[in-house]
Amino acid sequence: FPLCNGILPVQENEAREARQLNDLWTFVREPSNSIGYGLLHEWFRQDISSFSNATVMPVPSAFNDLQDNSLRDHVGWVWYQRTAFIPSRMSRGRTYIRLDSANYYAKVYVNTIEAGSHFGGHLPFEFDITQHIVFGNENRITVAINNTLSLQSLPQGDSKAIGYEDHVYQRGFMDFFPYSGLLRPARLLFLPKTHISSQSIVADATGTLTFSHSVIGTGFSKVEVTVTDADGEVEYTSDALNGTTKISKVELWWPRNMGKAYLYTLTVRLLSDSSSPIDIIRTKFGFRSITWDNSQILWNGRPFHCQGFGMHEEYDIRGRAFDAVMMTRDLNLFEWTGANCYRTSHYPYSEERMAENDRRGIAVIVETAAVAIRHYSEEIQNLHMDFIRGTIERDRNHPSVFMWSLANEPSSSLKEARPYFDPLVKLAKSLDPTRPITVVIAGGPTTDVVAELLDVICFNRYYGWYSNIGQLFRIEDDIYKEITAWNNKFSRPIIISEYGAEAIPGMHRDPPFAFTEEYQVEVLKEHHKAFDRLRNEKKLAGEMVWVFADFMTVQDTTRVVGNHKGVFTRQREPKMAAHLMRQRYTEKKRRR
Ligand code: BDP
Repeated sequence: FPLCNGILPVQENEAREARQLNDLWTFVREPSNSIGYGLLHEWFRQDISSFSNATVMPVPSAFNDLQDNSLRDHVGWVWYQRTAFIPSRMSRGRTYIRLDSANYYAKVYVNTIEAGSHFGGHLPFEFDITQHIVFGNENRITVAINNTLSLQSLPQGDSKAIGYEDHVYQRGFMDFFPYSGLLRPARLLFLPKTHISSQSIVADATGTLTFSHSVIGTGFSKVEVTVTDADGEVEYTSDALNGTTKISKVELWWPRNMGKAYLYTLTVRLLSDSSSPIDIIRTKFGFRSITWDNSQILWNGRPFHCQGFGMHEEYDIRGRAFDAVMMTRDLNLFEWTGANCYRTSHYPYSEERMAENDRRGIAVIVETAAVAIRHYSEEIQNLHMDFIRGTIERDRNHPSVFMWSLANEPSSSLKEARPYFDPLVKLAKSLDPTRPITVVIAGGPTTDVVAELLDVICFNRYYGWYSNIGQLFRIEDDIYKEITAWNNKFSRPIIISEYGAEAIPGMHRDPPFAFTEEYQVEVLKEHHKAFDRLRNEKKLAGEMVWVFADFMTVQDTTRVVGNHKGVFTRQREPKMAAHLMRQRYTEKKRRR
């Protein structure tokens, strides 16, 4: 599987053009028995709109929730196709196709030629298609997508024919619905022949700035790097692609509630002999340092207590598709609760959201798409390494990102987990020595074999829900004792990355009873009593409720049309618990 080498955010400027391909594509699905990645047909060779089962599919969107039952549960290949007129003038530069997210495996064709393939639904990828294009003409773009989950995919799952017509049983080892299709924007990029292909910016609280770039092509003779502050004042210039400098008196980037999320802009220009611009990239970045001691995470040297949520980037009807309206509602509600941080559970979120986190001062733990690994193998380890490279490459320049989570709830008590994770942690550390590494582990303090490798220990616990449901009276003690046991064993920061209970919106009981809004509130409150004690004793670095909003799952006896541990409903209206969380997360501010 090719790596996401050198993926840069999409920019439109003096040197770069981008054409959105977001609209209705022609859509055809293969029979549901097309599991496995061998292609059954070569439908990129022809116009598929005349097929009897051809329909249209909006991009971006998941294809699952648009009405058709068998499409919701489809396992295997689907085909997206459209044409794009590419003007002759574009032949002066290079044309790329860029897909921000294709779940989970995609092959891309331009006219009759395969441009490339990609595994890893939640990361962007792009292919140089210049030589496949007929300029000044319509060109056919076909994307074949396969959503099969198996022991060779991440997330892992189980897919098999059930011996009944062509039905296939598919079950991921996670609870969220495996939404599939072209989930984020699709674009053609028109770049100069010689262009910047990757960028790294590291800027810390001392004002030290280190930048590096790679370039495809050699047709430039000068470089101009400029750093400007938020008012456009020039702070620094350089004539090299790579460099280190120290800028005096920088304004720092702080998470919300600690200070201002101050952003600078780094502009890099490739120039010709006569100083005319060949390529330009402008990137917002912030100066800040993340460090940690044996119990706390420090942001620019000050203790940072993470208070927030696990989330999902998914909504009614659209599934896991990018939607600017829903993203804005989510982030506004997030701010309303007073939270300061979230985890991109259980996959990298949209690039648009990452830019918003920087602007709004929301601190983020970015998680790779490796959720619920049950079977360890070299094949999965290699794919997982690709995911780590792709995730860090995409998100490393965001000041809001303060930690990498390499996985959620792998079977971390199995002895194979240790040799599996050891090289992954080393890889992440070598790619980014500036941020702590975590894995959201599943084992307990006496059984887990991965925790020792980590800078920060994150784990999910469901006292009052999966453990001892109905026994509200023991939650405070149980969680207090467990976190204390972790502290006694490992001196490093500990974050409880999930806790919570289901509440069916509008379901009430007094006294509280499981599945009611009252019960959810009581479970959270009991945890908070323990968290406050642990925090005073410097034994807890962060707390994150599972989950921000209700979300869709597969059909299951333990899920009533989805997971209802949200403090907001799936339509993003508050349950009682949202008001409780708002009270907790705004408490200090109100006291000031
Ligand atoms: C945790 C998982 C999360 C689930 C949650 C639950 O990390 O993805 O949604 O359990 O069961 O173990 O609600």
